[in-house]
Amino acid sequence: MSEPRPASEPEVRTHYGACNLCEAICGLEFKVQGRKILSIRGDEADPLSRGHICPKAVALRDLYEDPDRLRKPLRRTESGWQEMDWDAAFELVAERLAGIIKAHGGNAVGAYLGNPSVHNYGHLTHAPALLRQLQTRNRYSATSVDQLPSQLMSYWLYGHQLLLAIPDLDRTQYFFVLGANPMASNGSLMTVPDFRNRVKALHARGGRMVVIDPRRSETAEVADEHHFIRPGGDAWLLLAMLQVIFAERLEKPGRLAEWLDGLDEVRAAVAPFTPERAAPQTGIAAEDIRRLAREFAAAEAAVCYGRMGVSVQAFGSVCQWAIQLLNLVTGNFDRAGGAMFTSPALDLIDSPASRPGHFGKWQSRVSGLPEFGGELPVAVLAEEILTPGEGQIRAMVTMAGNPILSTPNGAQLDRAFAQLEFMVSLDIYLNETTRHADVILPPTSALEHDHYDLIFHHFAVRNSARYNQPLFEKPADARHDWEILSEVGQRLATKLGNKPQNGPRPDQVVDFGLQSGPYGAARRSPDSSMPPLSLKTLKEHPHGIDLGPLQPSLPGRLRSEGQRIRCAVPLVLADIERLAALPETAAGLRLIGRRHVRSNNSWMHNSERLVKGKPRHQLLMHPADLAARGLADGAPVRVRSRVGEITVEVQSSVEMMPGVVSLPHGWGHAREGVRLGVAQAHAGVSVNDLTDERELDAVSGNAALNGLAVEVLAA
Ligand SMILES: Nc1nc2c(c(=O)[nH]1)N[C@H]1C(S)=C(S)[C@@H](COP(=O)(O)OP(=O)(O)OC[C@H]3O[C@@H](n4cnc5c(=O)[nH]c(N)nc54)[C@H](O)[C@@H]3O)O[C@H]1N2
Ligand SMILES: Nc1nc2c(c(=O)[nH]1)N[C@H]1C(S)=C(S)[C@@H](COP(=O)(O)OP(=O)(O)OC[C@H]3O[C@@H](n4cnc5c(=O)[nH]c(N)nc54)[C@H](O)[C@@H]3O)O[C@H]1N2
Ligand code: SF4
Ligand SMILES: [Mo]
Repeated sequence: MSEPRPASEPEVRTHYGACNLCEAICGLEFKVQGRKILSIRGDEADPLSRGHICPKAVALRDLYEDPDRLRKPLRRTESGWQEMDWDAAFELVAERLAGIIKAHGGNAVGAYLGNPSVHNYGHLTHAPALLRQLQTRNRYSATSVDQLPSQLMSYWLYGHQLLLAIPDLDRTQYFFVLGANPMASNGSLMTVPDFRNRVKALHARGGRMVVIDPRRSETAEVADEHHFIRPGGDAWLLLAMLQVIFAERLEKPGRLAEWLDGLDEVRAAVAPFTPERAAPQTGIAAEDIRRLAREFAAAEAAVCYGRMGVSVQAFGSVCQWAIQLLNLVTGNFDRAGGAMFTSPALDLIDSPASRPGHFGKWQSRVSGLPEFGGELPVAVLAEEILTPGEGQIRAMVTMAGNPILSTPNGAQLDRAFAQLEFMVSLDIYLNETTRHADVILPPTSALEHDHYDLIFHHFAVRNSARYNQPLFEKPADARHDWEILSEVGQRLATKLGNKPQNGPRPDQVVDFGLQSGPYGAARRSPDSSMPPLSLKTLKEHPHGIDLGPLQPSLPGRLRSEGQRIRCAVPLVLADIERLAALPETAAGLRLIGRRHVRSNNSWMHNSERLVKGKPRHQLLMHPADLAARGLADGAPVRVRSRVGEITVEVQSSVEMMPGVVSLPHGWGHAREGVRLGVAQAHAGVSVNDLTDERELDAVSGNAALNGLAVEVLAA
């Protein structure tokens, strides 16, 4: 028998939740006593994550308890930041935004949505109404420093920006990975908790994994084969693989042929990209390129997958297109072990609110870059603030974003934000970006609101659904993200003379979506052994419900016109022609990014637990490159690009391809006015003070953060 508890001590309770920090959406088991968190573990009964977690899950506790996390609205005053009450904060924000919109039009207000806004379902349900009130073409998000080319290709090829083809990792026999490091990132546009064990299973069934990366990453470490590639050389590699497949008649689309158009144009477009021509551009031998193409085409079930390394680079759209084409022409699409569409319980593709996307309906004012899905590339945000004229941005709304540390030429954006007439930030911290705000509106922490993952079930390697109640009640005077968005939107509407809209709560939206979704009462097949899904069913199953492996879904799932897959995308083919004519890239050092499992973009460095130990923000460089410059391992060095210079410690690393250096993003907390005690003590420098807002993927306008030409000099 256990010791009797003192009467004052609350009972220990177990609570199930899901981690919303990254795309892996791991199930969690919390033990708490009152408001005290005793432990955070993986939920063994979660059908997708099966007990897996990473060190960041435990840091959810640090975020919750962090004294620097804002709990009351803050207002900038002459004498510094002052707390204010919610009503006054909402009134001030609505008044200032309305004033600017009335005087200068909607485009005078810019909006930036950061990464956590897609991990927080109340954001997804309630941001659109506020954005509608803003009536601005100056909408930006982290998409254009990330997955924009993938979404654009899905829109062009399959007819919907969320219709991404996901590697069927649990059944593939040949996993061909370019520019992704799921061992550190836990997967992206591939929700794959427990990547390590899934790769072990791949090996156990005789499968292979090949990794293409300028750094021998943690993922390359567990692969069967790794090739260094010159940063930005991937388009050459992928097009050459397609060339080999066509030239050697290895294409076998099989049943896919029925839906594919334009393969003759594709064959002609890739014809100049022979392995011999690709070899010097990639640093990979022609015979290896040829062998990789043959192996891929011959594999029993193969899938090609590429993420950040091939997305945020100069030919990101060509890369993401070529990845789709490799899967399509070899028949490794819409079949077990290949690239497949998912069937999420709440399906944003097949819903009344579905937004398939649109491209180029308008252009940015200064540089003429195209919108996609209503957003402009964030690389032009600073110039839209700094360039005077009709439509100039005078005020900003940032929501769950830290673009000063996350977007190219952050120092320029820093200067731009400093000259705004008004800025409001929906954020939990006073950080590099929000320090420019006039008002900061802080939402509840992740442990104080419920969670259903609206986005990442769409990208998961297995279908499942999970809803969890909040671990803790929110404090009396706290507001959820969705409540803040809703309140600001309604007050703004009133001030602009529009009708205020008050939509259903996020959980009501989810309940409706589940009931009308593929496993809901309305559409579930009568012989199903599963209960029809609704919020109630999911509440009764706090570990989540398994909905089985991915299923073939062509042609019904396609949202393209006539349900055809038009492979010959004109803008992509034009960029391929441009690539073929480009001179070989100049010699000199190239800079790439990296991620570490104990870090999460720019905002988790205030957890002592995560940042302690040896620093993880050094510049990695091959020993031969150090020697050639007379630099010593561990010494401070200056790194210089067209836009800036930073000083950082260099670390000798044989993981790096010679000629390539690597620096993670999200650091650089020494900027004045930041209130992040722990992070400031582990500040690092921001790689985005080097990245160049003019270096873009020409097709999409996505930032080309990888492959930047830099010089490294002794400090
Ligand atoms: N050089 C280089 N730059 C990169 C990348 C790279 O690889 N290299 N990666 C890019 C990628 S993939 C991404 S996604 C972007 C990320 O870019 P951003 O989204 O701009 O930056 P984050 O670091 O995710 O900042 C998130 C912000 O949201 C706040 N926040 C956290 N949780 C919540 C919440 O629940 N509600 C609200 N309202 N706020 C919250 C945090 O305090 C922080 O201010 O960075 C990009 N930048
Ligand atoms: N621990 C942790 N997890 C995260 C995040 C985090 O910050 N920390 N961020 C989350 C977010 S927002 C995202 S978008 C995902 C990203 O998920 P991933 O894309 O899997 O993560 P990265 O580490 O950016 O992997 C990019 C890889 O591309 C390589 N690379 C760079 N340039 C090139 C190139 O030109 N060609 C090729 N072939 N490779 C290149 C880099 O060396 C690196 O290994 O991770 C998510 N998960
Ligand atoms: S991998 Fe880590 S950060 Fe990502 S969801 Fe799982 S526990 Fe959270
Ligand atoms: Mo991202």
